[in-house]
Amino acid sequence: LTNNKNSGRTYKDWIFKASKARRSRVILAIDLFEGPPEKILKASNRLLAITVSNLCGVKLGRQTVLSLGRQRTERLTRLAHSYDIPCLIDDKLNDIGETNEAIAQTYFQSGFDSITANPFVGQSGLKGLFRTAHRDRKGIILLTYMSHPSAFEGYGQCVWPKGKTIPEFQYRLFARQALKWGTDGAVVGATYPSIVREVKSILHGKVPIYSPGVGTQGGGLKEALRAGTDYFIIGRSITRASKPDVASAAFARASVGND
Ligand code: BMP
Repeated sequence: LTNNKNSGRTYKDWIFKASKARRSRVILAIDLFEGPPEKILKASNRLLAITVSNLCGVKLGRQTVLSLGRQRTERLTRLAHSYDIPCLIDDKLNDIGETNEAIAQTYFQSGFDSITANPFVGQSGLKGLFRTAHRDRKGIILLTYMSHPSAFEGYGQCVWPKGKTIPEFQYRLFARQALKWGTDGAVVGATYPSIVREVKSILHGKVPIYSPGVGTQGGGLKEALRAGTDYFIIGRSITRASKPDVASAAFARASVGND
């Protein structure tokens, strides 16, 4: 059973084109997990159906996939593909290379087109993952600076890289690695527009910036957009809105500087 609709185009290209076609830089984060699996699937399908004209992609949380199980997950990824948008799985891979590769392959078989990973595992933890993913035109999105209040403890720490004479911020090193490794996206929280700007200047527009943290977490879309965000990952401000279609339309318009 294959559910691979990206044949002939890479994930990176697909989301770029979907974004242009729908005039939206919004990726909907579906993080539902409570209640019976059939109900979660129904609610996810409905959310997707009423917001899809305002989206360039959909991201599922691990809690959602665990709650849905594999078959229902495949039904959901297939639905997204029927609308011609890619599906991201947010698993933030953080293991040894072989395990990361195996986890990613399993998700890809369930219809996902890209996956998030944690660069703290270093090159040997990610090398095989990049090889496998890119062979199948899938995408890897690396965390660079997370959106939550304590992101500074890891991503913002000042480190002394081996062989270097001066210390450097961890997220700057991650941004340079993202560029060097040919990553398909770098996550920087919308809650830190000044870091979005800094990372943008390192990435030279070659690696798109994905920013979660708009709305519920306190980040402003306009500030992040001005600083250089390419795609916004937005969950609760849409999924918990009384009218998700209206909320997603407003975010979509703002995300292309049109409001
Ligand atoms: P919300 O808009 O509901 O805050 O959702 C944001 C989504 O992005 C969640 O799925 C969360 O797990 C994810 N996320 C985040 O909030 N900050 C990060 O730094 C990285 C993430 O993947």
